[in-house]
Amino acid sequence: MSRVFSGVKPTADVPHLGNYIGAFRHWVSLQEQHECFFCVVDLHSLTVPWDPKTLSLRSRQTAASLIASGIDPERSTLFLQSEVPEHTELSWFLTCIARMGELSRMTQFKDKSRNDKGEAIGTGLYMYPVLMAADVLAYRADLVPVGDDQRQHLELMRNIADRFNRTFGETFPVPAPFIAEAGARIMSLDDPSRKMDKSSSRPNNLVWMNDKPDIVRKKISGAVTDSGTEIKRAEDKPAISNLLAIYSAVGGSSVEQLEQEYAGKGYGDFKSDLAEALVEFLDPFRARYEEILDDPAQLDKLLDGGADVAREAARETMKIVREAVGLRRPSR
Ligand code: AQP
Repeated sequence: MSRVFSGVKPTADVPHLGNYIGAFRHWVSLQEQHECFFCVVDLHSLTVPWDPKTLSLRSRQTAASLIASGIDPERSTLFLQSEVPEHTELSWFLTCIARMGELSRMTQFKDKSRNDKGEAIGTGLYMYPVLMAADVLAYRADLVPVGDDQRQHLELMRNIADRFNRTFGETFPVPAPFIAEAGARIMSLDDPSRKMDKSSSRPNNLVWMNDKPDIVRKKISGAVTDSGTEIKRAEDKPAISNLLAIYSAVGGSSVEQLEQEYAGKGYGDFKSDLAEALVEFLDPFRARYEEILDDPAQLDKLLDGGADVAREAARETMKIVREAVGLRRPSR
């Protein structure tokens, strides 16, 4: 049984469809056969300006979203990152072996800091891939299921784990990324050259997991399409390829089956069927999500239990790490 770790930032009230398709749906199936730790990585959401009034509410809402998506807290350990201080402790050890050069190459940092003047960018945005490495390594996880946007961070994490092992002795498994072939990068509905993104200021870029049916229909009918009329996955058809990926993920048919089904039909038919498939898929999510939030005491109990299990596992790792780096007093 492999150990699996992954996380989601509570940078919005609920996740978007891309989060579900690229990550959560795989978490749900992995929990059947692996020992899984799923974490609301609230400390990562501090890398961009945040509102202290909504931070903890969003963390709980995000945890509720994971349960509503199918994460079973009886089977998987579900918890909030900030409740396990070992993440930040390990992060310091890893910061000391991470290199400026490798962090400076991270494209997410370059993208997110592009529009800011240097002095306005928090150091956290630069350093967070190291905290992400600590999140995973604190559990000595073997497998990290993520969307394609995290590929580069996973590579950095592997380098850091490998460097630590070579310097201080075999301590961490070098974690393998789990990035599915289909749906690993769901693109924006209004601009298929950009990824669907929680923090975008363009509301029609995405479908929120709790969008109501009329909003879903409106967003899908307004989604940009490509020139031509064919419903086909192709490099020069990024918008339709993206909609096909979404339809396939929520509807259960393969892209090839969908291409056959819509051969000779127009974008109008395709979009309206996709919207209905999405409505049908999101309805039970929304109901379950609201039900979970209606019982905050039960949600807290689940998160408390998850944090207890996570702390115990992370403490075990920290004992080994402290010893390996030479921090243990000889007399103790
Ligand atoms: N568009 C996407 N397609 C497929 N997978 C995606 N993920 C994110 N966007 C897409 C995957 O969802 C998991 C949780 O993501 P996150 O909350 O940690 O944030 P992120 O990857 O930085 O992207 P977001 O959700 O759009 O948030 P913001 O705007 O706050 O940066 C991850 O496994 C991610 O790969």
